[in-house]
Amino acid sequence: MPTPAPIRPEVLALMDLHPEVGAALERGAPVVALESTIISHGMPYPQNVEMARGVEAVVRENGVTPATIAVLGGRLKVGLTPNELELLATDKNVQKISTRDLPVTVALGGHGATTVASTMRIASLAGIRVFATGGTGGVHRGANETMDISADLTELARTDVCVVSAGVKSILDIGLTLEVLETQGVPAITLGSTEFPAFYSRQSGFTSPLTVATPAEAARVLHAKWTLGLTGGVLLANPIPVEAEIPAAEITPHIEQALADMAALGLTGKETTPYLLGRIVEITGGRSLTANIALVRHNAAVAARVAAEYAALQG
Ligand code: PSU
Ligand code: MN
Repeated sequence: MPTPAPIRPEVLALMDLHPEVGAALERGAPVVALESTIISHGMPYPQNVEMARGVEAVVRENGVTPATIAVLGGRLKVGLTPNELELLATDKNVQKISTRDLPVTVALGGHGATTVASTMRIASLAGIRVFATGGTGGVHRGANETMDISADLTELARTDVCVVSAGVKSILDIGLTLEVLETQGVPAITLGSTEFPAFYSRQSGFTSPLTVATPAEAARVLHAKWTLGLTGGVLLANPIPVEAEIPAAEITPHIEQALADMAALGLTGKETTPYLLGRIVEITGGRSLTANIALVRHNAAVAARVAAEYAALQG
């Protein structure tokens, strides 16, 4: 049976592995990675820190160890203390860092909230194979001119981690995002639905390229993929719970409004996703934030079940 590769000593020297996470990894027990951009740049305070604590609790309730990931003072943090979570939620010096930023933040000793891309990379370095987030980045609308395609897609193509998300927000071009994932050989699999979900909404209008019925099936897919030497990630899309969703017809005009406001401000690059999320919270009077928190918690529960099933397959 394959066992997770031990962490290379030169990587371990740059990493603070939380003792609880280290112990779980050592005995082959399941661990779920969690990102930190969603805390620092994805939600307002204090809902962000409450969400972060709550999501860790959901993972624990499922018998799995959570590992929230960030870079603090240049150290790769795998598993955070309550004070570190609070710092990420409040400190304005915390940068949003994706893969390209990671070596700079490490080398210069900065604070970084990790995106899906950089969290995947750090999780992989630590030997963690399953990761829960809210939504992944993708191909932005208008990317044919701006070239704004999230590094999350690049990382999904090359790093062996399963990302559980609520699909792709319609602030992005969902169709083009699915095309890029196909090109890169990344399975985009929806749990329990033949339609690919659109974050706040269960429906996107796009048929899911692939479907599984249960977390156990998802775990078998991971096992098969990596056993076959098919390196890279898996995007497991988990539709928002029915009672929390904002139907597409209702959220679409709000998203259009936020995109128009962003265009008027001339924002580009890494600022766009945080701006759009914040603006949609304002426009919806907080309803999108409630939906966002509900879907992250749901993803954490599913990720914990996938991680547990995957650990069982590893024997
Ligand atoms: N989607 C959300 N909330 C978030 C993000 C995405 O609903 O906070 C964050 C994630 O960390 C994701 C990042 O990796 O935004 C993507 O940013 P960009 O589009 O700049 O690659
Ligand atoms: Mn971008």
